[in-house]
Amino acid sequence: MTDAGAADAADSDAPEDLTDLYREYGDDRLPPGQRETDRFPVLSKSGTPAWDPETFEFEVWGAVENPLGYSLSAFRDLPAATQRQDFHCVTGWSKFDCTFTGVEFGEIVDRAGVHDDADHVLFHALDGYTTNLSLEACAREGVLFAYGFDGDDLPADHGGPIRVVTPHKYAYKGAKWVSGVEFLTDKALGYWEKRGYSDTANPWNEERYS
Ligand SMILES: Nc1nc2c(c(=O)[nH]1)N[C@H]1C(S)=C(S)[C@@H](COP(=O)(O)O)O[C@H]1N2
Ligand SMILES: [Mo]
Repeated sequence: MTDAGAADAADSDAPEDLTDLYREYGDDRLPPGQRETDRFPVLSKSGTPAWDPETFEFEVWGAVENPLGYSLSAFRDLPAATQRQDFHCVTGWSKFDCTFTGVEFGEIVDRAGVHDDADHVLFHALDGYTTNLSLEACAREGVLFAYGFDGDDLPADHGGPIRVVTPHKYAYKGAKWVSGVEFLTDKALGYWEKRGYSDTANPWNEERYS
């Protein structure tokens, strides 16, 4: 699932440009009902959690052959990609041209040996947040476990040490402070999905609420 283009982009430090993925859904880069902002607002259900870089572990479990655990430094040693992406919050703001560096979702799938009957994931985060995605949605280019933003470490307010980014979905599908990913054979709903936000969350179809 990791394509050679992404590896090349990471090696050369030239971000791969994914800002045209909207073309799949229409002519407008800005999804309907959104306004563009140059700022990067912080949106968290309950503030920024504390974490210890010495003991932090990113875990992979559930319907997998090989459950995994990575320290922060081991995670940063995995093959990485740097991508330019747009970011769309369901509350109505979009930020264009975010440069994220991180591990592609497919890289984790390959290492974990995900079972054939797994078709969903639930992301878990240090603040108790969860969000779910289909494996099909996760397999798309652009879904990263990101630890870098604009050439620096991802700021803590934006989900450092590691967050998920999902440029083809509203940003609540991207768990900040992600501590692990659970592979599931039956779908489980995440924090906002249980509270009435759309499970499919396509910004160009304005899938905001369920
Ligand atoms: N762990 C965690 N992840 C989260 C959230 C949260 O409250 N906790 N909020 C989500 C929402 S609604 C959005 S819009 C984005 C906001 O990311 P930002 O604060 O970097 O802009 O994070 C998403 N991921
Ligand atoms: Mo959001």
